[in-house]
Amino acid sequence: MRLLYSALSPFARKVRIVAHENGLTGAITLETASPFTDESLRALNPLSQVPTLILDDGEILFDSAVICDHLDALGGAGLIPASGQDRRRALTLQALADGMGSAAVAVVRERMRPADDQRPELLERQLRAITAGLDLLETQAFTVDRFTIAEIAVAAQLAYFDARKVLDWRVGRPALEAWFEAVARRDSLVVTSVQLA
Ligand SMILES: N[C@@H](CCC(=O)N[C@@H](CS)C(=O)NCC(=O)O)C(=O)O
Repeated sequence: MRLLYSALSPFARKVRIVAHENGLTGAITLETASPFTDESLRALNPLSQVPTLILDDGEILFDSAVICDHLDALGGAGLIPASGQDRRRALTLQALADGMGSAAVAVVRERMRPADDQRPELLERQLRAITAGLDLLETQAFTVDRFTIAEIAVAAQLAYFDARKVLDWRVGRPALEAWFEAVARRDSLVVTSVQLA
């Protein structure tokens, strides 16, 4: 399998963590792609987004939730609960984290524009989505003993907020901060982490 990714993408990080947890890293070749500048990605994924996974028979999978679902079924780690409330919780929290990630990517790109061209209303709306999401996550009582696609998605996004200095999410969220410091020591998070110079 070939995974088109970018090192800082929180969505690609989620996929790489799932691959590691499922013992599949040896079966996946990582190839960097630049979704905003490389139009060849669009021939594979009309959205021109990473991550995009190309299976050995040429089938193409996106987005990150679909790729994670496939890898977890292949490897059998059971990161996506099979049914019931556990499944609904995991998928809903994954959707929340992914939505916060999309908002964060929008904030980062907006801040790259010249200061005079930045749209305060866009930044405010995206940051409100992120802070409201963080407030909900603070109430979730995450523990290191429970590790599903929800925790993976949340951890990947929190790390992205730090890497891109999106906002200081720790202020007023001691439970989330303590959980993140602990879960960040897990092997799959350590080997997939990227440090900005
Ligand atoms: N919903 C998608 C979001 C992926 C995404 O937004 N990736 C970013 C990089 S972090 C990207 O490729 N952006 C390019 C674009 O949207 O044009 C997923 O979960 O995979």
